Amino acid sequence: MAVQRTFVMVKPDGVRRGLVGEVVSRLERKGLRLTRARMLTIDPDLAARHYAEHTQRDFYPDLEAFITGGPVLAMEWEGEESVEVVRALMGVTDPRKAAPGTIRGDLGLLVTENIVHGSDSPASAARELGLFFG
Ligand code: DAT
Ligand code: MG
Repeated sequence: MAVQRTFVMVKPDGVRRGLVGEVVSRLERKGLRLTRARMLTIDPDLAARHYAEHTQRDFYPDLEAFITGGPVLAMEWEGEESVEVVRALMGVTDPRKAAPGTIRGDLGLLVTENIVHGSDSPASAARELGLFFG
């Protein structure tokens, strides 16, 4: 067990739908602490750096258009095992398969608009926090 920091983002669909408060509230009620936050619109260069592992995938053009298509809320959250805890609260990537009770399972329907991003490992968290807050 260790206190970790993780990078969480409410994506453009979540901001557009007015779900910022819902996402923040769920993480706060879990006991995590919001330590940094910033509203921004991601440009194509930052999108490619953030999603470096996906830039060669066939869905990347649609992912880039989506993630740059409106403001996002970029955040740092701190707490015990926060990387894994946030991933569990988010649910799996495809909202149709995400369990009820999770953010994606309760609030999403399309894999292309899945409301929230959370780092998948402590190394990813450090890299992504550096991109958005460095
Ligand atoms: P996650 O966001 O759960 O970490 P990921 O890193 O595999 O998922 O993918 C990043 C984002 O790319 C994901 O949130 C939505 C989009 N995506 C992933 N797989 C996709 C697919 N098969 N078709 C369309 N978009 C996809
Ligand atoms: Mg991922």
